[in-house]
Amino acid sequence: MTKPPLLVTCGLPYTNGPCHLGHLRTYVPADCYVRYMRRTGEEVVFVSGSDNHGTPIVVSAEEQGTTPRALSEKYHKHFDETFKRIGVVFDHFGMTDDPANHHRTQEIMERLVKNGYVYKQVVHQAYCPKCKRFLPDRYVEGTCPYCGKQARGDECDQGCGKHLEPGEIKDPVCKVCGTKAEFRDQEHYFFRLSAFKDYLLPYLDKLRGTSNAKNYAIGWIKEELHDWCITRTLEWGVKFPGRDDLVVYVWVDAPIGYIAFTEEWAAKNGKDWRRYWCGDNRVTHFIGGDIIYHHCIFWPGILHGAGYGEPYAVVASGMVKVDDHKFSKSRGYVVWTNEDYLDKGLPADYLRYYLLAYTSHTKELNFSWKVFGERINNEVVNIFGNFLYRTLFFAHKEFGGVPAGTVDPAILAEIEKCQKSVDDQMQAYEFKGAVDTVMALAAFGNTYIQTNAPWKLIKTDRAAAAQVIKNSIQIAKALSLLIEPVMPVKAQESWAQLGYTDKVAAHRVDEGVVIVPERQVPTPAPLFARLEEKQIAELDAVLQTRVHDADKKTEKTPMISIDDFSKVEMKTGKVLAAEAIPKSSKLLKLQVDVGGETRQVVSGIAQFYKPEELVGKDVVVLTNLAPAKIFGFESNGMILAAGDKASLLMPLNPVEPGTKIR
Ligand code: B3M
Ligand code: ZN
Repeated sequence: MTKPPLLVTCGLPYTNGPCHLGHLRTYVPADCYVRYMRRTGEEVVFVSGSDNHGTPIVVSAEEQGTTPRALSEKYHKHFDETFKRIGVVFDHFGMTDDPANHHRTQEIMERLVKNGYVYKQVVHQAYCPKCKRFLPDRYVEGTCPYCGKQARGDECDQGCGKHLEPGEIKDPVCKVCGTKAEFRDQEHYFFRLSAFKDYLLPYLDKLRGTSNAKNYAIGWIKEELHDWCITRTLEWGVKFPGRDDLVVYVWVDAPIGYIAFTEEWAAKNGKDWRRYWCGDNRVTHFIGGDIIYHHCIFWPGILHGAGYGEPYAVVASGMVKVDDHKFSKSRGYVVWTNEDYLDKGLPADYLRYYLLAYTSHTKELNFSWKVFGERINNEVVNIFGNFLYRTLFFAHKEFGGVPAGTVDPAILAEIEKCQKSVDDQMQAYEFKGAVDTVMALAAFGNTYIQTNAPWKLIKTDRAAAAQVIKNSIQIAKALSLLIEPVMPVKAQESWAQLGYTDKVAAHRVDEGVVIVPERQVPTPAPLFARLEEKQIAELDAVLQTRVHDADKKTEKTPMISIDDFSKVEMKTGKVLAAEAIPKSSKLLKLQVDVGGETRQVVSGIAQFYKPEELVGKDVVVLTNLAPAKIFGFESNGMILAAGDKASLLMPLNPVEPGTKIR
């Protein structure tokens, strides 16, 4: 029996923010896997798309004064372009708001209703009396009923991480206006997930992919399965069949997007999408480790309940940390794909290598610019690049290219061993192991050429030197073929340096044992540029500044009482005279009438105002600040100003100098 075709998907990015390292940790390995599998002769389709629905996007759009659709289109384009820049090439990248997904979601809902897996129930839903609306998911914040930490309506994001059902959150507050929410009864639809326990256990037992996905899921099922409320009171989303006032929960139509995107791709390419989804299939989901529940429990439940085939494999990536801190956009621990990396002119292939080689796919990846620089220089440049350049330089100089003759069987055996090991590890989603194995072949090549020293040998035995070079070129060929899924651009360049004029990706990964014929090669050039210390320090400085700025932003100013505030005395004043302070570019000396009294105030505003501009102006003065000597002049008060350009605070309507500010 022939194997069904392989369909690979990636977790869908929400369209409310740009692409970052966290996305790439899933996308790059998926792309590497797809490239590799294609080059073993497999038929592979690779689809993904953007996740457009759900409250985070509605909330973001509202904040930015735009519509969820416009916001989604903007970020959809952004992700589509960014993935191409990093070499992640989908056969199709759709949107969950596409008509195909609306249609497929409704069709699946109707089947679930018909099969008895969806029922109606009244829930106590948070409702904002001021905004006069129900508060689904992110519209509400409160306390987690399980761990007591601050939580969002649909998940305990700061504490235990549990999924929260509508009505579960304690002390709900409206996210938009801050009003204490009340609970009101509302009718919703539920998915009978609890009915799938007996189906899911044996299913998970045979589920392929990484062990973390399977093991977590089995653990959760053994605890308890709750039914899921699958409708929301929102305008934006896929309408629940027959109900104009309800849309389905985003986690229903998002995974169904995988099917819809396959349909869109199939329609464009004259294929039948059912071949990929119905019955026996090889649907392989690459996802982040935080959405295992959704993909290994909820999603197969939906598919099975609706009579579709269930996924074949789930490959879940470990967490990303930045400088040993939990990945956090608000706290500044984030690396943006474009702004911080690609836009700086850094090669996509370096980041791909780092992400794949750093650690095993399911483990935590702790990003730091320093380690990034070290690994690229020590491994990619010094081992891989060095071997290739030495080999080609010598071949070109002494033989004008690849010498005639055959390759030593021991070398071919080494290559074959490497190819076999890479294959075993790729099939097992052990990407790091596969990359390390390729690098080990490069290290072997380096040692081989170093010990055999063809540059010495050539003086006494030209044929022996030619043999060493022939063997080394053969290793270089195998390396170019094997590294392509990891570093596609660099692999193509090295392929061309070996004298090939076609695409390296058009060849099978295991063609490294096919002897390179005698031929000329172009003048070689080093494939990889070292990352300089200064460059790494600059990249790191951007990150440190971002963390520092975020710290400042989130630093909470302590609350004060009205009594504390009454200790501050501020009055309006009129500037009577102003002059520059000699030898100071920043300071002005002002005489200010603060009501029956003239104060001398030294103020750091000289860069923004000429002394004569200020005379006659009404200002606000902090009048009970202890006097101080500044640049040798007594300063008795402080002029209030705001912002980087010291915009002076002024009363809107004329008031007498000396009027108290309250
Ligand atoms: N849009 C993003 C996340 O939670 C979410 C993935 C959907 S995959 C069907 O990682
Ligand atoms: Zn409100």
